[in-house]
Amino acid sequence: MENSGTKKRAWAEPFKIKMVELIEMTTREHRLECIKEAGYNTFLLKSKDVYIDLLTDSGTGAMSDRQWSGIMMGDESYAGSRNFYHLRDTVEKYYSYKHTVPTHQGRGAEHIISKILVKKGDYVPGNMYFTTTRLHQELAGGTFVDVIIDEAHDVANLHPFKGNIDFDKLDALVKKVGAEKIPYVCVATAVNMAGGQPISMENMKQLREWCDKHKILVVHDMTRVSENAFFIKTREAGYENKTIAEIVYEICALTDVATMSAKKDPMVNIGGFLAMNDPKLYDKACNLVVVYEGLHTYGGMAGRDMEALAIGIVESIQWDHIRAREGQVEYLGQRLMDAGIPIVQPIGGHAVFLDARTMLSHLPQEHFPAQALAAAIYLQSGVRSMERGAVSAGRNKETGENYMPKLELVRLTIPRRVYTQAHMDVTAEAIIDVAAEAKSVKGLKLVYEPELLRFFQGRFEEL
Ligand code: P71
Repeated sequence: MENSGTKKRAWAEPFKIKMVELIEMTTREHRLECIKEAGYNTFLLKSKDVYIDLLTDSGTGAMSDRQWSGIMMGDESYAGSRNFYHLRDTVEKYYSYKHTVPTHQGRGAEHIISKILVKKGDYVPGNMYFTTTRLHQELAGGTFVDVIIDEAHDVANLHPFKGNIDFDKLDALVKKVGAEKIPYVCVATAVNMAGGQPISMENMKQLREWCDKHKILVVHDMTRVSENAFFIKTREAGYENKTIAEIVYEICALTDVATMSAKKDPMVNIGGFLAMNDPKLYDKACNLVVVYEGLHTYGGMAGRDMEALAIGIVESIQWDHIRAREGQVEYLGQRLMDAGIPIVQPIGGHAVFLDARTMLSHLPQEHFPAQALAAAIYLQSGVRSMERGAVSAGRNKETGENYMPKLELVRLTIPRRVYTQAHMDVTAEAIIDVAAEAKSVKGLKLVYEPELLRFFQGRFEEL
């Protein structure tokens, strides 16, 4: 019953568990060895040494029995696999886009669209950066410009749609560089780096109008669109009686192109796509996908994975599913808030974000408090989280200076359909313990810094 669900009621997962994967708790002594060996970088830990893995919700979801059945229906023909047509038709039916180009994951789609649309000297505005998205824009010769509302950079601000675009910032950019230097606006739904914060439908409609006026395309990073739709349904006037499916379709139909990391919303372990309506753009994408990914009817995906994805898309927009998903994220966030732990508010769609700047207020940002906090949480409890602060932000491509973002966060990311409420309790208790001894957490210095996306493989030592 979709429409009775907006009232505050207890929720339960709309599934029962058929198979489990065993996990093990380790000793503090062992974890100390592990985190040192990993250079205080949670990306470099081995998963066998992790108890509750909240590194990411990307590719870590549990597929349903139907999706696993889809795996058995893989048509692994080189060309024209029937699973491709199923995927293409599903994308059109639920997401509105006519043409679909499968890619190995989201960044494969970002690579192709950036190569097609971005020229040297162009500017690409977006509602906050995402690491891989911005890098592909830059590698194609563009410069990313943040046009998200200021509220998004303030952890405590309770704006219900912190993913919204500030049109004064867009106007100022057009005035400065001219509309012809802006190939598209990159709009993300459920903005990851802002804390999983949604954009409103009203703001999306305004964006459509603004882009039409300036003849600029709208490229939609739709990685977590159904989570965004949940917040529109529960927060935006006029949408309370619409289904998640209707809202998702309406969002997509306001945009021209989409990049999708299918490892999130649609719950497959690998995969993604680029989608669009313009046949000319599709033609260009088909030309590039054969160079970098694979033939245009499989791109970077096996037939079986396209089948599981097509099924996952439909599951991702069911009310019972999305309500339980968001209910679980909210449960963890609320437990932490009740204990006085500073987190990004409102609680986001895919994760709870700890405000490391406040939790470790004795550390200056140059000592990477979020990186240090993620390491401390692992050491305390075996819970793995992810830094989303100065390390992730990287360096300015021109000056080489470290970016010092306002948001210095640790992300506790909840995989879909994987953990129980008890895992959330254990996690909350671990964070509360770390907070009680926050002053003992030492800052870090970089001792190995890769040139690109340094957060993945960078190594640190305690100061
Ligand atoms: C996440 C990820 C995976 C990730 C990527 C980079 C650094 C750390 C972790 C991936 C996204 C995303 C959005 C909004 C595009 C991608 C790339 N997120 N847009 O949050 O969240 O997709 O990983 O499939 O290539 O842990 P891809």
